[in-house]
Amino acid sequence: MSDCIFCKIVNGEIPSKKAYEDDKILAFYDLNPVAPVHILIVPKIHINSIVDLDSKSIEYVTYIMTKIKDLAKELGVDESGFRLVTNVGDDGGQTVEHLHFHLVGGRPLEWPPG
Ligand code: D5M
Repeated sequence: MSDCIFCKIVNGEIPSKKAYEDDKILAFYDLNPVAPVHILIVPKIHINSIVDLDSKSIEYVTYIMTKIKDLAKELGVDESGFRLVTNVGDDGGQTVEHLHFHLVGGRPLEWPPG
């Protein structure tokens, strides 16, 4: 989508600090980290949010899940633990309408979230 900031990050129009990239997904550091480790993992195709998946695009989510363990290890939080979050809609706190997973860690995280 032409006005989507994460599409612009994916195609290089907006710079990002990359944590991982391949032909299907991009992981980059969040601009406003809420913890010592905070990256965003996005599919390279535009999907608004987790509720907009179909039987084809869900393959991107499955694929992202297969990468989480290695990403967590790379970021040094595989043993301490971390949280994987996707926000949906206004009450969910979604501010960017391009499906993304926050991988957050590096400190003890509270539950429930605010
Ligand atoms: O999360 C959207 C997240 O996206 C939020 O934590 C800030 C982050 N963000 C916004 N713009 C950028 C850029 N340009 N680089 C890196 N990170 C960015 P949400 O779940 O939608 O609230």
